[in-house]
Amino acid sequence: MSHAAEVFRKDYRLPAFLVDQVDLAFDIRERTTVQARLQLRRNPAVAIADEPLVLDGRGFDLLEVAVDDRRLGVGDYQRTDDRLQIAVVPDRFTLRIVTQLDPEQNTTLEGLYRSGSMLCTQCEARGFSRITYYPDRPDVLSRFSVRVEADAQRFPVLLSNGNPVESGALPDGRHYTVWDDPFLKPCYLFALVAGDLACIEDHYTTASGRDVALRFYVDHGNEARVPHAMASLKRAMRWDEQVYGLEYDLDLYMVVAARDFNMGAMENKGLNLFNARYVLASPQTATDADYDGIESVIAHEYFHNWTGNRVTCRDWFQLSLKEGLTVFRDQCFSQDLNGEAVHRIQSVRQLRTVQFPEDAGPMAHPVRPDSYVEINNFYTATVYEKGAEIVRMIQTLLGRDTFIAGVQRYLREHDGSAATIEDFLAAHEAESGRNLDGFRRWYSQPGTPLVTITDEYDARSRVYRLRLKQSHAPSPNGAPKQMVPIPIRFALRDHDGRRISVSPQPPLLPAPDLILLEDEEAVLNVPDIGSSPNPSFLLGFSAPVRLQFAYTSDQLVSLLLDEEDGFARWEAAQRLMLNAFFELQASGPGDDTRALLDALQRLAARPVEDRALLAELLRMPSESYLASQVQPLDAARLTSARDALRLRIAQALTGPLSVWSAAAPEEPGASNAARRALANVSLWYLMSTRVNRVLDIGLKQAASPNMTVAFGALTALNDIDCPQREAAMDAFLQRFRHEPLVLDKWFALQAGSAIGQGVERVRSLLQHPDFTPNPNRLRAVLGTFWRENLRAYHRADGAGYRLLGDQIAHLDRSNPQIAARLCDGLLGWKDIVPPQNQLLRAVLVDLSQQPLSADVGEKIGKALL
Ligand code: 0A1
Ligand code: ZN
Repeated sequence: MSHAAEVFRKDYRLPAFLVDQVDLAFDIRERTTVQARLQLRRNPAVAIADEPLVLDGRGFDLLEVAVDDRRLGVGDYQRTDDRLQIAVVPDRFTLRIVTQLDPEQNTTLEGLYRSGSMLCTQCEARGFSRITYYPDRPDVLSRFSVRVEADAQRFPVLLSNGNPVESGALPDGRHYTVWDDPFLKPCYLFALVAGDLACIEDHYTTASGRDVALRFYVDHGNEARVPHAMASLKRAMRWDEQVYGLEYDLDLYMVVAARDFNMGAMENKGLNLFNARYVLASPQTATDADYDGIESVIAHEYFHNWTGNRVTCRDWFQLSLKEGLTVFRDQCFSQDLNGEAVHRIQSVRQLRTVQFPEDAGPMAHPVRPDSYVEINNFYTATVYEKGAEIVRMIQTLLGRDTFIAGVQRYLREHDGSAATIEDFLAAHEAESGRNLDGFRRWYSQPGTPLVTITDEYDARSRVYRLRLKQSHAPSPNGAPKQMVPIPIRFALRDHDGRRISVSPQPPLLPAPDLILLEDEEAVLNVPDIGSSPNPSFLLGFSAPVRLQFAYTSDQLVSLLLDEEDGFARWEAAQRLMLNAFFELQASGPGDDTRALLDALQRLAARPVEDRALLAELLRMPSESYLASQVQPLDAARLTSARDALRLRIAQALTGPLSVWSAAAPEEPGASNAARRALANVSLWYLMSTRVNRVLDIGLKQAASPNMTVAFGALTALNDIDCPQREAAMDAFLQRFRHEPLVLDKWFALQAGSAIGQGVERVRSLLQHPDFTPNPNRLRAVLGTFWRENLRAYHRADGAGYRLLGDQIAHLDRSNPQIAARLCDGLLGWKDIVPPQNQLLRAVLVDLSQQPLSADVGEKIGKALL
């Protein structure tokens, strides 16, 4: 078990030293030598005059330390595992540090490492201190100049942040480039790339008429897969100008695609590093969902240029300041461009499937955490997605224009510096004149609030009354839970489905369609209502809460069919599906199942207006979402009930599903993508009938030149044990053996398949000749296994748990970040039926007795508390 120290937000202290200028020289040879010259001075804001200089650093050899060109002897400084301390330094001085690194051996993918034939960096959160000694904290901002020298043939491309200012040839076939970044930045935004890469260049003219060169660097041969990412970048640049009035600030914007990357992408100033899966796309190799993912990650990293880079975070507890806000911005961008309802549904599905369980489990933490052991464990759905929901609620309350003015004020007031969530709220308070104390509580308290609503209609007084109540699960540490402001957008409809207009009654009803529940309980009386209305709550999912209201089936059907808000229609479909699922699980088909099937038949009988939305309305909740809805989890029962529901829907809707599934066009474009989405979900249902004609369609479509069509067919076939599945999977493997990103899809399908012996199959996937322990491949196999293959993962003898536990222990030695991500599959043991819960717990106990990284140690430790 590891004993890394816990860091507390309340212990924040200003940095004792500031860095005015950083000059780095990288000499890339078999190993890489880094010379760092730091212009340091004591922070005038810190009173203590003789504080020693303490720098962070680990994982390299130290060759030299010099203060003002005087080389220090070993007695002049102290080193620990991760620090260098110099007791006596002047108030202002130059520190020279020479370190030597071995990027070839760096399997953590933090700091400087090799991916394929290139060298690249990942410095967030604390990777820079794997390169040299430095105050590795986001509130130390400095100006960086970087010289990179390497063999010209092996590394013709040498990149760093900012602008190239000088380059040239050197003896022995070597060359160099010098980069200068005029913007102050913390070291986590530093980046360097050296490689033999193809460059695709385009240009963008900013609103004020400046030309910006846009350069994408990818492996040779992938050039034709860049246009979508390039076009997405230009759309993001335009959107940020039009919506927030924010222009790009350098003359060059670079994106490098790396095969081996722990996360999605990284917003380093002027030089984004991307997981290749979020850059490369062609209709033959990427699905429509991949296209959407690329657009949103490209936008996300671009938007960070203001929300994250120009204004960064004071400390890592403020991470949501940049991440929640930037996710919110990328979500709005995608909603504006690709349809509000469908995109919102997808975000909410993700929030409920990942963030809600996280917020109810052993790693639950506030959006602004109070403490952490390993900061890498806090790049979570809570900090990102729940953080974005808080920002969205602030916008809902203030109105879009005031909100945007508040963001602009925040950026103006803190440009070029490191800020806090408090600064963000204060800027909005100043701009709007409203007190946002309630949102401070949203940031500081974990858990998903529950809103319970009951209604009654009094025909005599014509008053419709809503009683609302918010409640919060008790904190594990017993701290009293506080009430938070919950904006509930709502609508009332009469029996004919027409909206009833309501007059505002501030403060509980600040706008005709918005209830603001601030206290524990509230009662809203709506006068002049002619008959008992049909209410709909949380339109557009206006707050990240669970909402309880005793809808009748008829009410849900009418919402599904007649509500204008696409999200609310989807929510009604989800509730109908959940009710039917619970019924099937408990006792077999009855009223709820009939109500669902009847509703879907009526939906199918209507003319199709929005195919993409219809696809979402039809989509069944995933295994992992259903797992979060049942307690305790009995995976075998759950998967059987879900299979039964799938088949019943297929049988009840065979006619329309057959029509829709036949229309899967192969040409690109949004309207074709909507047809494909509908066709794929239809085929998925139909496949469960195991009719030979349908299985053959699956086999044929799996060979489509369009990846969305092919992958849709494979997904539909994946849980059906039949020769067509085997043939389709084999052919797919042969066809894409040399396409890593597509091969990941094959591995994920195999790991997620419900057929045969899942645990043994996953074991053999790990031994497969095409398996490599790259983060994407590991996620495809092990991540899919625990999240999407409930039947195999929760096998009665605990073999699934042991497999994951063994892999985590093994991976922890090479890449703790990836190992810790996979731990999420082990954390929920308390929610599983006995005796499996004890088998899972035994795996945790076993792990806890081994030497572990801080990353894995923190999660396992918390799960066992
Ligand atoms: N800031 C990046 C994501 C990121 C976070 C941590 C990393 O390493 C620990 C790497 C990337 C983003 O939000 O896109
Ligand atoms: Zn981000």
